[in-house]
Amino acid sequence: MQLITTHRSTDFDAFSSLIAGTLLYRGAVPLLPKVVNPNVKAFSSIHKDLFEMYHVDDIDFSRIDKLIVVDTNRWTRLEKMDGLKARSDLEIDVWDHHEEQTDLNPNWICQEKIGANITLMIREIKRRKIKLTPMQATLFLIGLYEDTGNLTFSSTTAEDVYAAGYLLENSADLTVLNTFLQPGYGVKQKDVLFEMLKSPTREKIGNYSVGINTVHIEGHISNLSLVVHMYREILNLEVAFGIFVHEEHDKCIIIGRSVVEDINIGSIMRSMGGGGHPGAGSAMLKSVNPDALHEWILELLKGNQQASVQISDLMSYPVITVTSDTSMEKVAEVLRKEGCTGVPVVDNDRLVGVISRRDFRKVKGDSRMKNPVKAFMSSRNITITPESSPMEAARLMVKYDIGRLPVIKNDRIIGIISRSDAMLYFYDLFPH
Ligand SMILES: [Mn+2]
Repeated sequence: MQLITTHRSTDFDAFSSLIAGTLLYRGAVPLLPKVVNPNVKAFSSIHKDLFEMYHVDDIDFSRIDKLIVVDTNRWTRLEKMDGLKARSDLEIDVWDHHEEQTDLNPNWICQEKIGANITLMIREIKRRKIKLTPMQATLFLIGLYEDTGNLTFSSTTAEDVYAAGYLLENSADLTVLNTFLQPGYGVKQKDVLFEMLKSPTREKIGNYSVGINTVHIEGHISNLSLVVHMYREILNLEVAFGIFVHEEHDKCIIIGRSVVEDINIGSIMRSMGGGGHPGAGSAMLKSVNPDALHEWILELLKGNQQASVQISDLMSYPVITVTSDTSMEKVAEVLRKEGCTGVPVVDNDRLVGVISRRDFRKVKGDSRMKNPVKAFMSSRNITITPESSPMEAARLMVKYDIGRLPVIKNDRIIGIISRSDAMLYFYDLFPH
């Protein structure tokens, strides 16, 4: 007999993978751990008849000759497997999307870094042209959405998105999906959050308030990033880190959140062997002292700040300028020659306005092209300082609907930053 199982604290990706396993291994029995996430529990009890599951007590382990493990690859994540673990004649297949190395000693393994484990199994379902029912497609889509944060987590791959499309083609029901996809804040998350709130810390790094909190946790707790996110919001911190200590596994999980562009969580986490985005990221470290991690994060925060990109790194200079008595005719020629869409207007080293291609619409009649630029320029003079961040520049450009900002230091214009300069940074094309 073939047995399919998955990790404890079963989430929708794991539950979907169990069901997908029954499609790929005909006659195999799905074993659901006793501890499952609350929303999975709700789903499985409503759909008992459609998705039949077995529990440890229902299984005669002596009859199992093949074990299929999905969405994990470690013995410790499985429920009551000691009997099977000791067997040398047991055949093992593994489907997993986690990076860690397996200790299951499988005969066959499909392990890839991909947003959701179900995506790997859908690949095979498609290849074998196995027909999905709308309910199966719906369940798989819930799993896929949950594990990829609705296809937004950085772990999401193009194949995950194609797989979601395939499930919708196979009549996955988004209404059902939304009923079961919860933000993931449950009793376990609340307990961790309350533990963190008992001893809140606050440190000033540059201009920002940063909270680094260490908590000991037991077992697998999903959605710790949500906990850190809420912790940051409740304490009104600009940056928050949770150091989650898993004594049982001798590991620490660090999760960071930042709402300020000067503190890039992704680059801090990369220094610690993890990854992420400027606003959110995580890392996992084995055999480390949590106090040392706290210190390390502080060091990285201080370093990160100095290294953050400023307008002075992105701006163009020297700046091509015109004076306020330059004729519009001449300005047009400058724009054409320099291939830019606008230039600052400067008199005696002082910025008096900005003229852009758009302002030429105000010039009615060719004769007025002889008129000086001061009659048509915009004199709102929205500027930026060289120490500002690219995010600040982007904010000003959007707010005032302008394509360039003069960079001002000691009342003098020292450079100009254009929309395309800022974009270079946001799309990570800027050489760091
Ligand atoms: Mn998963």
